[in-house]
Amino acid sequence: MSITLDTFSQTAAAPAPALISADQIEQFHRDGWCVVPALFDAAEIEAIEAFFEGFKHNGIAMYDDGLKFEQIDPAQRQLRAMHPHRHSERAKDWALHPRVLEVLAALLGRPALLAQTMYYFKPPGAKGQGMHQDNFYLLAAPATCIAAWTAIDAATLDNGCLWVVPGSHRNAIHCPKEVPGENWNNYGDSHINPFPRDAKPIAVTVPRGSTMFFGGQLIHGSGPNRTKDTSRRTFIGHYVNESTTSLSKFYHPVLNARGEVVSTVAVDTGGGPCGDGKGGGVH
Ligand SMILES: O=C(O)CCC(=O)C(=O)O
Repeated sequence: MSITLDTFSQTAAAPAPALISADQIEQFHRDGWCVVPALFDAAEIEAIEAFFEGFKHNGIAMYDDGLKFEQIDPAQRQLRAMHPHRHSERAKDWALHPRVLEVLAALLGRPALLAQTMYYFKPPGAKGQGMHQDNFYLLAAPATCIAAWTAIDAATLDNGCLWVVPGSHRNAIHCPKEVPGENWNNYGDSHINPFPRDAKPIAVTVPRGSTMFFGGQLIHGSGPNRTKDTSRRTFIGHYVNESTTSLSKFYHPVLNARGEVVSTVAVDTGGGPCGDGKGGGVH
């Protein structure tokens, strides 16, 4: 028996709803960022939260300046695990979560490759992060760098959500001028100096479990955690797309969706647009 087109369309399974809407994609290209809900389900968010609460006591010196978790004063340094996916298959699986990769591919136009993971603990009293552009550090060429920033706690004005300059992703990297005594890791200080006059940062609050995506040229930073009792924990992956030919040495090895090391991305040797050995560090 032949099946007519009408019969087929009535019996075929309904297509899965897209994980990201056309409006969100448009916002990403227009403003440099967008927020997508529920890529991780509630059980996965609980699992990430529980995992990192245990992981922080593993004794590995993977926090800022090569310190262990217990050695960090969050009022002085960022309290964040650097590259947890290099130490845990579970962290790697979350960074390569198929739903996150699907959204990344929709935004990048090509499959994504994983360059970096971080987990920010940002407890009450923790400092924020000065305004910066990620690709100053990653040196992805071409500049395809993008972040997937998943709120484990709701990120609010009080606990130190991100601030972004909408549209700044269309500009080149602003080469920072080092100012003696200033620490760009302090909220209020800026790694971008002089800060563009017309740049107007806005706060982006993100509900628990939602993922904010932002481009590597977007100027962004975060406020301090002014609360007495609420952390602002975040699981972050930084990615590039398959067309990337080189990346700073701190972001190698680069992994594909299956977690395999890719050989098509070289270690950057040029030092990036700011030259003089600037850029290319861990951020
Ligand atoms: O979460 C933060 O406070 C800063 C994160 C950030 O700057 C980044 O992921 O590039």
